[in-house]
Amino acid sequence: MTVPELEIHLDESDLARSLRDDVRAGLTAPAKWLPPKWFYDARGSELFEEITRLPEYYPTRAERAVLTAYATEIADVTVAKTLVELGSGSSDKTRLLLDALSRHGSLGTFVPLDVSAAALRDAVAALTAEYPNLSVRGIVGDFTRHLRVLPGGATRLVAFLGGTIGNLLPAERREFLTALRAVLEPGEWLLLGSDLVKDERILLPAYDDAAGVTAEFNRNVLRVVNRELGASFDPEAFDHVAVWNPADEWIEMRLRAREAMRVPIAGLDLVVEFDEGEEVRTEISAKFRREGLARELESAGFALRRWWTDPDGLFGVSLSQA
Ligand code: AVJ
Repeated sequence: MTVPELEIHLDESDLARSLRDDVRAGLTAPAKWLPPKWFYDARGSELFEEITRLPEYYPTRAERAVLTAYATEIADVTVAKTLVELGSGSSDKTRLLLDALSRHGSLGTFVPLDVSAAALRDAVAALTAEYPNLSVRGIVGDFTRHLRVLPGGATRLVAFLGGTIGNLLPAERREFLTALRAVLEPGEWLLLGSDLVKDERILLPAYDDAAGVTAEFNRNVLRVVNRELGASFDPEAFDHVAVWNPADEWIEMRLRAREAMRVPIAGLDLVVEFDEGEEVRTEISAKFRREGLARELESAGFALRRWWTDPDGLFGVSLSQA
């Protein structure tokens, strides 16, 4: 396969700088945190793929069921000429949309945007080969910062799938939806996948699986910080914790120090102290209700046109228009 050209809006030095800023801010805060976007190096992306195949992790299967059932309707309603995918990763479920939009005959361009140049390069190479009539334009960027660089000119459908919107805090979510609305022309589309509020007995195991894959995924952020910033974390000295926060209706993943320790981070010239039992919040994964999400979309300037769930009502996909 030929190596595709990518449009780079985020290079290695931008990434290195934002990792440094995030780790310094998060690990010197009174309540420690790290942003979830740093899970996804090559190993983290593999672990996430493994998570999507776990019996406990329903969101990927449920969202795929929705897209399988409604991709044709999505193509008929939107008549999109360009499909944009934010945080595309391996662009796996996207094929359902690409197939439906190609069958419909309207689609000319696919624009996957992802922070990981490596993941994007693989996805673009594979999709270019699979869809020879499609122009595939990969953009390396961060969906919270680079929406303005999205190519326009032909009716766009922006897909933001997987429930990744749930990784944003409510204020960040509002900012993101408003910024996205601002770069879209009236009449353009947002296809949003969002995991739904449900019984804790289903939610918690999805983030704390019996095989321990999610625990390894969670600890992987410490490996990333070790490698990129010369830190000396012992990932095994941290327990994986997943809790349901009923007031905010989100899952929190945390890493809990098994014992008191001091961890040097050479690249930041910083030593981070942990008490025994102290936790670092590594991810929130918000769960939604139809009404709340409709309100958020509408206050950002979108009109909700369709709402679908899988047969078990686990996962929601909304189609909104700018
Ligand atoms: C891909 C970000 C939506 O929040 O469910 C999986 C990531 N974290 N298991 C999610 C994840 C723990 C996932 N998202």
